[in-house]
Amino acid sequence: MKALLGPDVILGSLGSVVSLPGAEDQKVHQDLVHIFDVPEVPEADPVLLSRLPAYAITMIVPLVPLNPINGTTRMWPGSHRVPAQEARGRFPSVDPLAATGECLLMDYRLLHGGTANVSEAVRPILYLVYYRPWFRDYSNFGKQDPIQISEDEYARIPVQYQHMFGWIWQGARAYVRQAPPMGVRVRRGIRRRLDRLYQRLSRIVRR
Ligand SMILES: O=C(O)CCC(=O)C(=O)O
Repeated sequence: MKALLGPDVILGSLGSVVSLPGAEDQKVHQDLVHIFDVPEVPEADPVLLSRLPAYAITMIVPLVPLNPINGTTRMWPGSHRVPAQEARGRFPSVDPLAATGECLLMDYRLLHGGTANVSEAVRPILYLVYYRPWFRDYSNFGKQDPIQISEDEYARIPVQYQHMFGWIWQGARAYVRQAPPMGVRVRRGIRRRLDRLYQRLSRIVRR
């Protein structure tokens, strides 16, 4: 994920989608459109926007095999690289097969949708969405938190991964901490020690 979204990648949301036996095809959708493709930025050029690299990537982790019986996540490869209004009907779809222990990755802008579950059992998947550290999804998570995790659970996460969750409480400060100002290089060991100190202090402040 670091290779795709940079060394300061964070976990932006996480949850489960459970498709019940008999569930029909899900509506085809993009989790979010191109960044800046919003009414607040009317001058944004849709072609230029579609050339931008990924700002978020969804990882789908099957908890049962994904196949034509249980259903899978149908995807339209390439649909994230064109303006959103041109994505539909332009690319052939694929129905990936995946065993438990494997995962599927897709750009947050990719056209996709769960296919029907014609089996007699539920089809649960986990989804984990990774973000570049400056990105936040205020569109999908207006009503509930993207990650619900208690402080005790947070404390049990290995320290080298805590920064991926720390932003939940620290907001923009998490990014400032991870990304030293341009030109300032902090040695890895020192940075790790500073991280740990910062996390200990944050926990004390929160108590
Ligand atoms: O159920 C699936 O395979 C995909 C679910 C999904 O993409 C969604 O809920 O946004």
